[in-house]
Amino acid sequence: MSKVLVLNGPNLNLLGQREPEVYGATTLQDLENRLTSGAPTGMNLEFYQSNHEGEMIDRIHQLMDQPVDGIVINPGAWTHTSVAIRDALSTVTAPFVEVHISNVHAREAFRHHSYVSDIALAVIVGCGIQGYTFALETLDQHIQH
Ligand code: CA2
Repeated sequence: MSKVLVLNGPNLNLLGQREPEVYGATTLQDLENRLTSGAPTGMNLEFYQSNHEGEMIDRIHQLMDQPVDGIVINPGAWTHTSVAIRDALSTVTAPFVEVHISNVHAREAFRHHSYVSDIALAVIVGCGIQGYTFALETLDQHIQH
C-alpha cells in the first residue's frame, strides 16, 4: 500500500459554494469522497485543508515523523506568495504534485509565478478538479518505479 496526503490551501474549503464559473460546482467534501473512491489500486489517501499558513506548515512538518509516499498540494494563493510553504515542502523527501483547478496562466499576472513549481514532481493546471486525479495517477506511476 502507498500513502498519499492531499493538501488544500486557503479558501479551498469554499469549493462548490462560491465562484463555480472558475472553480466548478463540486464541494471539497465531494472531491475528497470522489478521490477516495477512485484512488489508484493500493493507494491510501489522507486529506487536510487549512486557511492558516502556520497550521499548513506544521502539517507538512509532521511528515518528517510520519512519512507518506507522496503529496498532492493545491497551495491556493500561497503558491504565489509563500517562501515558507516552499521551505516546508523542501524539508520532506516525498515527491509532491502541485495542482491548480484553474489555468493560472490565463489569469492575472500575479498568479503566473509559483514558489513551489520548480521543486515539484509535476504541475497540473487548468484541468478542473480532474487535476487531482491526474496528480494521484502521476504519483502512483512514480511510486511504482
Ligand atoms: O486554481 C487554483 O486551484 C488556485 O490555486 C486557487 C486559488 C488561487 O489563489 C490560485 O491562484 C489558483 C484560490 C482558491 C480559492 O478557492 C475558492 C473556491 C471556491 C470559491 C472561492 C474560492
